[in-house]
Amino acid sequence: MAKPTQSSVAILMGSDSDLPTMEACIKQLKDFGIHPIVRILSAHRTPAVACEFAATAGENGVKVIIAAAGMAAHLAGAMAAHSQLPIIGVPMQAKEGPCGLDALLSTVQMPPGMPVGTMAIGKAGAKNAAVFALQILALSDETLAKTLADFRTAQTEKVLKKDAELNS
Ligand code: RP5
Repeated sequence: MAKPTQSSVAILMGSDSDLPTMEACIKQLKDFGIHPIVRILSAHRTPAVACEFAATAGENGVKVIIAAAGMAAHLAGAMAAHSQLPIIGVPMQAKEGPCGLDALLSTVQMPPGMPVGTMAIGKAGAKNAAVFALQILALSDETLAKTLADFRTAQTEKVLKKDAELNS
């Protein structure tokens, strides 16, 4: 199947080594019926292309940018610097170093006036980025609002089922 070149959601990641973690985000968005644009672009290794992507994303129909990076993770901040779209940052855990705390702080500690909505480190954050993107889009889309409500209901029912099984 051809990769989407147009979507309301774009996922950028700093390296292909982030992809196994970000698959959780891609899968969750697809489960919601959203087929995201997925690019490997780096604030440090491909700065011009990454910034060009951010600067033109809005006019290309993107409404939310999800940016995942590890180590000195500047990708989400660079997206925020070049776009007025809401930016969701996902800190990646690098193979070495302080277990993703480096990326968490690099992503979340934005200067006043330039926010990045920062998720948890790793796969939990990757999944939450998809849910958060859906929450943003659902504000102006009734179909997606229903998708969000159904997701929340199913999640609640799953936990209560496990509780009932444990106590039966
Ligand atoms: C970051 O550096 C990437 O987002 C990745 O998490 C980390 C390591 O990149 P690789 O050396 O695995 O390409 O820019």
